[in-house]
Amino acid sequence: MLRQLRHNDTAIGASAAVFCSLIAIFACLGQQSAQASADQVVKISAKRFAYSPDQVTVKKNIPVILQLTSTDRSHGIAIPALNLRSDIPAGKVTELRFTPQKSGDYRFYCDVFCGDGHDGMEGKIKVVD
Ligand SMILES: [Cu+2]
Repeated sequence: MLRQLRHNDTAIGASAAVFCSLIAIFACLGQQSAQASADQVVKISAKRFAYSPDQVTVKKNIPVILQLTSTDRSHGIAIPALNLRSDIPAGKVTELRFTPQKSGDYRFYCDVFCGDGHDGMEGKIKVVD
């Protein structure tokens, strides 16, 4: 009985050690992949009748967070080729998330009428490999 107990203790000790090592390895791997796939945060500010910047470059297959602000009034952003749009109200940060799957140039434009220059309010997202 006693011998059996000791044997079990050893087995439990050994599996605990293996378990801890596995946790350490996974924690390490997790950190590495988090660093490799860090989000691409892109800030774009809107005002009548332009975005700043109006050209941004991001990498393919890495999540993008657009942080959109307006310094005057409500604007919008539409990126038809990515099937995305959002309002950009003044006075707050609006986040738009996507992961570009294909390299190329993606036009975006304001889709909330904001005055006489509204039609020319546009920009470009360049997705590179
Ligand atoms: Cu507009």
